[in-house]
Amino acid sequence: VNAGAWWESAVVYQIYPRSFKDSNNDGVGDLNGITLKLPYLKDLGVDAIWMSPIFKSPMQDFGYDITDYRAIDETFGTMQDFHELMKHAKRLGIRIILDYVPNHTSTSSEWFIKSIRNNDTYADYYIWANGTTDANNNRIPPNNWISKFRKSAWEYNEDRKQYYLHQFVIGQPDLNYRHPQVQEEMKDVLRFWLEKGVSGFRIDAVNMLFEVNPADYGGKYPNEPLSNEPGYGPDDYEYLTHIYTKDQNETYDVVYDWRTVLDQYEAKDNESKLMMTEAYTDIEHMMRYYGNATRNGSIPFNFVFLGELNGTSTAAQIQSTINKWMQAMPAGKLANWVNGNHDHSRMATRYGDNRVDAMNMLALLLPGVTITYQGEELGMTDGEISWEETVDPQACNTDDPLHYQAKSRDPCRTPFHWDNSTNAGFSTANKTWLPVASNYATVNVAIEQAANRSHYKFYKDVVALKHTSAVSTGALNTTVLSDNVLVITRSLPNVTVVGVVNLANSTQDVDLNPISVVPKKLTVVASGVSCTLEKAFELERGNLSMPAYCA
Ligand code: ISL
Repeated sequence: VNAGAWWESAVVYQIYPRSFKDSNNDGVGDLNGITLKLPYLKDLGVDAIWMSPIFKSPMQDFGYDITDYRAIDETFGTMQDFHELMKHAKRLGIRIILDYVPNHTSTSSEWFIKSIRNNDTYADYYIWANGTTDANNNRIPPNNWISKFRKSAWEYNEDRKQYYLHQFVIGQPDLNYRHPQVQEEMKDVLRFWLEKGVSGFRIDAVNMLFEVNPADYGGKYPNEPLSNEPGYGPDDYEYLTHIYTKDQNETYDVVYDWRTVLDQYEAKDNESKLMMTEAYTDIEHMMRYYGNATRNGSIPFNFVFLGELNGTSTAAQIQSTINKWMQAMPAGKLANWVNGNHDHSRMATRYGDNRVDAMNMLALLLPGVTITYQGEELGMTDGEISWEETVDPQACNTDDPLHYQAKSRDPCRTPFHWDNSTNAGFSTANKTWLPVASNYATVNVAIEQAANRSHYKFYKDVVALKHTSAVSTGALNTTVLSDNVLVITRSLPNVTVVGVVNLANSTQDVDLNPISVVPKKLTVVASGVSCTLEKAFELERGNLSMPAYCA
């Protein structure tokens, strides 16, 4: 697929714009802040930045609820600022990937307002359905569907006198992809940004695009069967199976159609356009996004690390997680590795700081695209956010000051740590939109750049390795040497890159002789925070002493 594309061995760095850099000191990050910090990203060596949504939005879901797909939200700046960012990024060779949110708009979208009025063109742009009545003749929603953010996925609209579907917050009405005009409108949105020269898109919540067709169920949307997962009540998303609202067959052709739109712009800009889709689903459904016998598709985000590993996973478990993806991929497709994003607890919190280097190294040395969430190169931890400070709707909707943490995505969204000045150098505002994590004085760019060893320095060295021919194109091999020692090699006939991970809290003597592609003598080119190996050191493959947690 797209042989020779710039993204074949690329690092895509995810920026959460609210929390990267605040240029006007209102407490919220912005586009000019990103432009200011492009030299940092250039120096780090990333190939592209994917920005979480920057479009006009009432911010009920912090930009994932979009009023106008073609306008920049004033919190982030102006269209002029966007063009400046594009210009400077291009000059530095950093590509821009936008977040495309096709499943839903905001209720403040013009399309939705017209749809409420039952306006001819827009009447069926969203999923509208009549309510029913309960035993006491009270109006109740069309069926038992539940929103991802708890409670009924149906909201009654007084003007239209019908319910609309929202799989996320009440302010995020689901678009109706059975309407050809909706499909066309949304393709036009892609074209609008492709005309501006963006290098691709990250596509949000794509496996939720379609619901079953009521025509196949006697004109009604059927009730979801219960999941029977213990510990959940009728207000919880997990209470139901979602077989009628997820992974519908029609989804894939829509994705392939988007790919075709991107393809049409490749000649204009003389570059391959990257498309990555977000779908939390089983591996079989995931793989269908790659395409089929006749049509090219997308790169589905690989969430196996996020979903299957923890701080006690053994070398063998990590290897089988890697194999799970590599073996399921259709022939000729490109892998990718995700270690975090704005919806998940950070690596240093999830695994413990000891595994940050190991997991960054694996994600960078494995074949394909590496996706790094801002701050993971520093080993940032989740911030501590009180109930009073909580703003994430997924947490607020729990209505539970004692148990909101399990759902809150605020901790991984706290401001980026630039240095040890006020607000970690993110902003000089009195109050930032989320508080800065308390450990910013010891985990930040400035201190990690000055240190002899740091997560940042190791990450940067391995990014440089990723761009070598061996790691871009070499054969992959993984070997489990013990419960705690995992070895990954990427080899060409004349050069082999060897990554060794010690997961144990004690020194391990490692013998690489059994791995035939490893040369007799090795030179250290990158060494993590827990290592005593100096760069440029010469090592013997039969006799490698790996300090505790060394990568
Ligand atoms: O976070 C998840 C799994 O832990 C997902 O189920 C996630 O809620 C879902 O895939 C959609 O996420 C995306 O769309 C949401 C937005 O709130 C998230 O931030 C975004 O990543 C709605 O647009």
